[in-house]
Formats: sequence, C-alpha cells, structure tokens
Amino acid sequence: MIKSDTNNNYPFELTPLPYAYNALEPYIDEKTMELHHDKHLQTYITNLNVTLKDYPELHSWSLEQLLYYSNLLPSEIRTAVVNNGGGVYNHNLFFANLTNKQTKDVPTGILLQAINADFGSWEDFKKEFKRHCLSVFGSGYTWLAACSNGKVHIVNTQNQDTVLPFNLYPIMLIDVWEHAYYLKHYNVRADYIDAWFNVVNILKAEENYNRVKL
Ligand code: MN3
Repeated sequence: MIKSDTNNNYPFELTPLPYAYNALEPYIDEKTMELHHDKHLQTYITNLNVTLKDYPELHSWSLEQLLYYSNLLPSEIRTAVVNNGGGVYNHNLFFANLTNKQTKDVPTGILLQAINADFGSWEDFKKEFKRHCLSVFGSGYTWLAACSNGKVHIVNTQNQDTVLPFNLYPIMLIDVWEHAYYLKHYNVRADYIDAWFNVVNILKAEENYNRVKL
C-alpha cells in the first residue's frame, strides 16, 4: 500500500500551512498562497466531505485508500471522490513540500543518485521537469515520483488526478493550474516553474524518497 504522512479520513479538515502566507515571497506571493490554501483547498475538502457524508462505510477509509481503490467506490460518487479527494491529496502534498527555509538547492544521497542515473545530473533533471510542466495542457500537475524499486520518473497528471493508481510514490510535485501562479506570473508558467524551484523543499523530497527505499 502507498505510504503516507497521514492516515486522515472523514471528515477531512484543513491543515494550517507550516509557514506564513507571505513566507515564500518573492517566489510565490502572499495573496496567491492565501487564496490557494484557504479557498481552493478548503473547497475540495468541503466537497469531499459532502460527497462522503451519506456513505458511512467509507468514513474509515484514508484519503490514499479512497484514491487508490477508487474502482471499488459506488459509481455515483466515484468521479466526485477522485476529483475532490485528489484535490485534497495533491494540495496537501504541494503545500507541505514548499519551504521558506531552504537549506540546500540540490539533493544529495540516494535521491541524487537516482536522479543522476535517469537524467544525468540535477541540472538536466530540472530542464526535463520544466519541459514536462510546460507540456501540461490545461490544468494538472508535474510529479517526480518513484517506483517501489527506487527508479524515479517525471509524470504529468491532468486535473486532480494523482500518481497513486500507477503504484508510484510521490517525491515532489508542482501545481500548474493557473490559480497557482496567475496573480503574480500572469500567463507565464515558465517563470512560475523557475520561482518554484527556489522554494520546493529539497529535504522533504529526500525524506519522501528515503521512505520508498528504506
Ligand atoms: Mn491548486
């Protein structure tokens, strides 16, 4: 089963950001963070709870179970759970993987070894990751994710889909929905990606990878 930081289940609640709304300035602006967390994420949480309200048999399921075993869900709520549950899962990961206290800008250890094995170097990986981000048509995410054997992949997903159904473990992800960057970067997604690399939590990515490998 997919490993997780949390084993949260119904009713889902908004987790406070682990930093201030303005902590990621000038890379991600205060207003975007406030709206993204307090409005966008809250809406996914509210809608997921409303969707599950009349299904008590699902109230003990973790978010990961709901998404991983979505084919077992009642058909009338499956799409709503995938969309809203994915919105909760992806945003929780996205916000938890940002930091205003960056202590390193290049991974080390086994994560760097895995990246070097597949992409040559961290700089080459960043170029490839950015290329993937720019190729997301419409709304979605770009992920660095790992197989259980430790091999890393860059994966794009649409809308609020996750990598869980592919048996991949998330290492880090970027939200490339326009609401994640439009107020500051307007339509220029490339600038937002460059800015995001300054605040993505490299230590957290290493922790995520270490849990796959250990
Ligand atoms: Mn978003």
